[in-house]
Amino acid sequence: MASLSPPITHALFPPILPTIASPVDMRKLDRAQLKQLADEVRASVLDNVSRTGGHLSSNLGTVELTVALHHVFNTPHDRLVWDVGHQTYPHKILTGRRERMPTLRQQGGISGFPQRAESEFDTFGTAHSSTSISAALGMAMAAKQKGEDRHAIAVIGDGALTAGMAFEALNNAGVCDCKLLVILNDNDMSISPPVGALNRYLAQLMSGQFYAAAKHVGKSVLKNAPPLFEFAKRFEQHAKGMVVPATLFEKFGFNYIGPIDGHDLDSLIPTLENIKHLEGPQFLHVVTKKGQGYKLAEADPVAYHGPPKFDPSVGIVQPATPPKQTFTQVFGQWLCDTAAQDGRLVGITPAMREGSGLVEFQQRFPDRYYDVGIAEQHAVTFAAGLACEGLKPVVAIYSTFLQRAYDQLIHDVAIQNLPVVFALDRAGLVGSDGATHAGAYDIAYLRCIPNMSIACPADEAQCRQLLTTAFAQNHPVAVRYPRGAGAGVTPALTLEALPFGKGELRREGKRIAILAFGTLLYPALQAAEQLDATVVDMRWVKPLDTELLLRVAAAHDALVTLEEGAIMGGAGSAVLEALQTAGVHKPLLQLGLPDRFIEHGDPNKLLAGIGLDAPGIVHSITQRFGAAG
Ligand SMILES: Cc1ncc(C[n+]2csc(CCOP(=O)(O)OP(=O)(O)O)c2C)c(N)n1
Repeated sequence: MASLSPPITHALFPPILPTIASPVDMRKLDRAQLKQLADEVRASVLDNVSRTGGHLSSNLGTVELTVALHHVFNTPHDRLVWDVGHQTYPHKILTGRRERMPTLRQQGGISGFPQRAESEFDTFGTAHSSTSISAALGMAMAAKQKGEDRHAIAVIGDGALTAGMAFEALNNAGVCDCKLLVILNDNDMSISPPVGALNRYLAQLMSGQFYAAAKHVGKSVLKNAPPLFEFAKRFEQHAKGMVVPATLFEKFGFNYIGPIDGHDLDSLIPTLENIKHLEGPQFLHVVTKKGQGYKLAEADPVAYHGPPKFDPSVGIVQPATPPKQTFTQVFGQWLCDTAAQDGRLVGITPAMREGSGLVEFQQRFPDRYYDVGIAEQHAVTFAAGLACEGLKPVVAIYSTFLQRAYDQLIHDVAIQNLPVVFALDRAGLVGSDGATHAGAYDIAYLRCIPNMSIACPADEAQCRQLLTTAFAQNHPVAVRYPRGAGAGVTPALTLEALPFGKGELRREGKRIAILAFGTLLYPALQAAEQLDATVVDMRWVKPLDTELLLRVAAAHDALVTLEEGAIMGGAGSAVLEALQTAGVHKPLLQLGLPDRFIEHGDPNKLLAGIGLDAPGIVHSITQRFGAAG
């Protein structure tokens, strides 16, 4: 039986967690009570995540750090910014949301990430990584400008620190005189094992004698607890002179302290208390273990990064009957099969090996696999460079994360018309991760870029075919597909392309024609049965099959476009533009994602809530054009 390790040893004492309504209540606690509280928070995280699903390993790793930060700093007056924010469950539990944890990531419940609207303790909304140092620096400089005495603290992981934006912020912060503390939560993991030279550097900082010396020095200094000024001086000397000669972070202008054990409150609390009194930008390096305290997560932090519901005494169990194949799996299989046939193919992921389905590709084609770290901008320009030299890069990236690399897409790929395939996973609503992760905008933001093409497969079989079509082109093409499984149409084993830029008539009806882009084809076909409508599987947003469109427009009274993407600027807008250009004036109803952010929840319920299931489609069409007949 898997259990929390070490086991909670405070069973004889009354629980403390229920008495913590806000961090104010934690500031009165002594060290022993704080340790007990940390154990209770850890148990609460495990219990809650096992019931709701969500991020686990990262949250188990930040329990002590969270306790120490809220104990030492005067939050929310002092601003605490968590990078990514997937590790904020302990923070939520301690800042008045303990009782709402069972609603985590569910519709109407609390978010899995910090949200300003949710709590005054959530000082900055996050979910995309590597924003924390910029945001905290902004807050620290605002405090300075307004004459307010407060600290701003950014907590950033070693994975998130690989992004360019984090370094842009460090570069700026190091020359700013303000109360900024950057805490590097170094657990030697991103979602998967970390990559790159920074990771190697951090490993050196922590390795062998450095880390041992740091722990030893930290302990001996802290034991005697000298007066603050004296402590600060001695600590600085130790940190700078003895432990680590000159760190990268000092070169950036920070005072570097660490590495210290991020699970040891006896190190964390006195260190933070003393840092509070140091001048200028501070950088604290804490070392934690992903999954700390739950043996199964410690052993396999990748599997427990974002598990579904599970029994903590058993762990994650694979379902007896294999679940339906996901689009991600279809992509992963296509990538391997195509790579086997074409030696020019290279696969690129910005730190999303598992999520994007590249695990097998890495195993089979390690020399053609590139995990570039959380660096979407670099991923895209790197692909452009590879394409310049005749290789055929496939960038596997979530729709929401490609937003990060928009200029690179235009400037480096599209203007030079380079043959890069973008495999856009998580297109459309994503469910429990919410608005920050929704792939709502890719059609709109890609469509306006010259040289770019966009395909929207309706099912798994078509996904494989359209990826093959995209790969055969000599210009950039994005293939967008949603999270999870689709209609369940098994892909062929062969690698067959579909005609480029061509749609297909799927059902002939009367009066109204539904033009479906992507997986909403299937609810459209159901709706069409009731409405006796025509249904067209458009497949391509760009180039649009205008020949088919104009033929269908001529034969019907009204048109309906359907897409799981933002209506504004989306595929429906493309249809409208094409009709206008051709001088065809037909009533057109555009169905898709509305002009508001859709929060977390069950994806099917969310889609139904905005009328994008079969009954909703019928309802919208009859509202606008009247009943069938
Ligand atoms: C811009 C962006 N790209 C990718 C992700 C997906 N993502 C979420 S957490 C994570 C790993 C973060 O690693 P680290 O900062 O070390 O935190 P840890 O999970 O190890 O605590 C990644 C890649 C993201 N949230 N934002």
